[in-house]
Amino acid sequence: MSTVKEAPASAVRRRLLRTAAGLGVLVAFGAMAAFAPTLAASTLERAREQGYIRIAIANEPPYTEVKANGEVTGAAPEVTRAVMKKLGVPEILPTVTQYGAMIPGLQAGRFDIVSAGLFMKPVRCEAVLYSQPDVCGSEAFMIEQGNPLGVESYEDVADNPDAVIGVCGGCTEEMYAREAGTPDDRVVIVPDGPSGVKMLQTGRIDVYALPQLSLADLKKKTGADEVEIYSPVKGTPISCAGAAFRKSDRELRDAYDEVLAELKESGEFAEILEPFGFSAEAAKQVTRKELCGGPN
Ligand code: 6CS
Repeated sequence: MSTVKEAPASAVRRRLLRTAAGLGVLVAFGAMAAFAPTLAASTLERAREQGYIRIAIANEPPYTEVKANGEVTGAAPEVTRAVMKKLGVPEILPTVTQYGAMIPGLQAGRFDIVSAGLFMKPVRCEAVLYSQPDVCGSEAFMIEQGNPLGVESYEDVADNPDAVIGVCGGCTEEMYAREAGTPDDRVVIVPDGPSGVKMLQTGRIDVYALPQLSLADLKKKTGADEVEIYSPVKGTPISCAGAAFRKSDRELRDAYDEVLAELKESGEFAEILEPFGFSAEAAKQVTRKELCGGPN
């Protein structure tokens, strides 16, 4: 039985093909390895490299403010600016956002820190990591001089069929109004502070609810002297905010907290906060754990 001896050429060709195939696989793996994303840099590392970190603010002085020249300031961003500088990130870049869009925007990566006076509430603490407290404030109503509807609490508003309340979208005041039982048709979402004052002056709303310092700033800036501010709103607590971070950015939050504690200790925190009308002591006397109702 003759065995066809394989011509040396075809055997060589077969060997060459096998070697080429092997090499091809090696090259393919090599290429993938070369282009495989480097281990993702942490948010803090990325911020250090780019020299800035994006923050969400509401533009509600004195908590947060974008000045006419575009500069961002306000108690919360100034604290964040000081902390991030010490962490090697010289700039903060603001995105003006409604309160109700801040946590979704943070989670979607539109910005990396909410530095807006976003009050710590248990439901929010489930969605984000907070720094220790930075700005604290009491609740207030802006109403017509003399408070003709006699509203002193959210329950008073809910119980008065003639009372229409203006609140910011997704903010604490909206939550209070709805929790007190105010029907939807008597809760009006106000786009910004000046609009809220105008809506009160024109009778579109009877009550404009915001933290006391925010309403005092608005009354001064708009010169609205036919309105008054009632504060503290009965039955509401002093609320404190903190900087808010994604759950995946615990490293950044913990580093932020360490520097924040140093600023509180050194007195720099008070120097930043108090010119805006906030009490540094109020933020020192309460903890994130108390405000979140548990560890965060
Ligand atoms: O966290 C909030 O919902 C709130 N924070 C501020 C500074 N103003 C509106 C709202 O009360």
